[in-house]
Amino acid sequence: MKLYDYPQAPNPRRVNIFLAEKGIAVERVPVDLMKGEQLRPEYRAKNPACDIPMLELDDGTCISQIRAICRYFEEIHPQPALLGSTPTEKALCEMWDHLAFMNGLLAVAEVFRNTAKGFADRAVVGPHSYPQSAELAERGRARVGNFFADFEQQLTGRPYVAGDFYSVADITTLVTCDFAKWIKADIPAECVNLKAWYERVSARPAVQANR
Ligand SMILES: N[C@@H](CCC(=O)N[C@@H](CS)C(=O)NCC(=O)O)C(=O)O
Repeated sequence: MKLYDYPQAPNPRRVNIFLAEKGIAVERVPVDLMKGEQLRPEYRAKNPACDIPMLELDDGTCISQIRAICRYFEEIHPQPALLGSTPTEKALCEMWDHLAFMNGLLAVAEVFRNTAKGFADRAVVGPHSYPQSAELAERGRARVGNFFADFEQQLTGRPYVAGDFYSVADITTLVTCDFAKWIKADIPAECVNLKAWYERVSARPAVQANR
């Protein structure tokens, strides 16, 4: 199988950390987002969502979207479990991974993509062009502040985002905190639990190997 990758970007990094945690080695195919290779017809034919990462299985099946890719690897390589072990853990992983992505990573992306010079008409990931919006960038910055506050609350009295076990929800939250630096937003000083968690999770070898 092959993983279509652009390791400098936040979303592919989520899968790269996930794979490193599991000790899975996969052949990589570089797709240069700066050259717009994700929009080329050959890539679009495999992944109509025109985003990265994307996993191509040996039988030609193409799987995009990180949750789907992580699900596939968890099924073929269950240990260590990163999507939860019990029905309750699995549901909490889904819940907190989704919240981190929707309210965190996408909020940072809203600021970044609506302000970065190279993203004129590329304000939304995918095959369609959307113009930048200063209002959305401003709203995104408020959302990023709320993401930090909400995850500070979640990490108060809990070692990890989804509970007492490390999971994909930690990976998405960590990548979001690092992505926020791209828009000059850092974890606020008052978010002491989020900061302590960030230091702990950042020190993991799988994270260090995918900086
Ligand atoms: N919802 C997607 C997000 C993937 C995504 O947004 N990837 C970005 C890189 S961080 C991308 O492919 N960008 C292409 C572009 O900017 O046109 C997933 O879960 O896989």
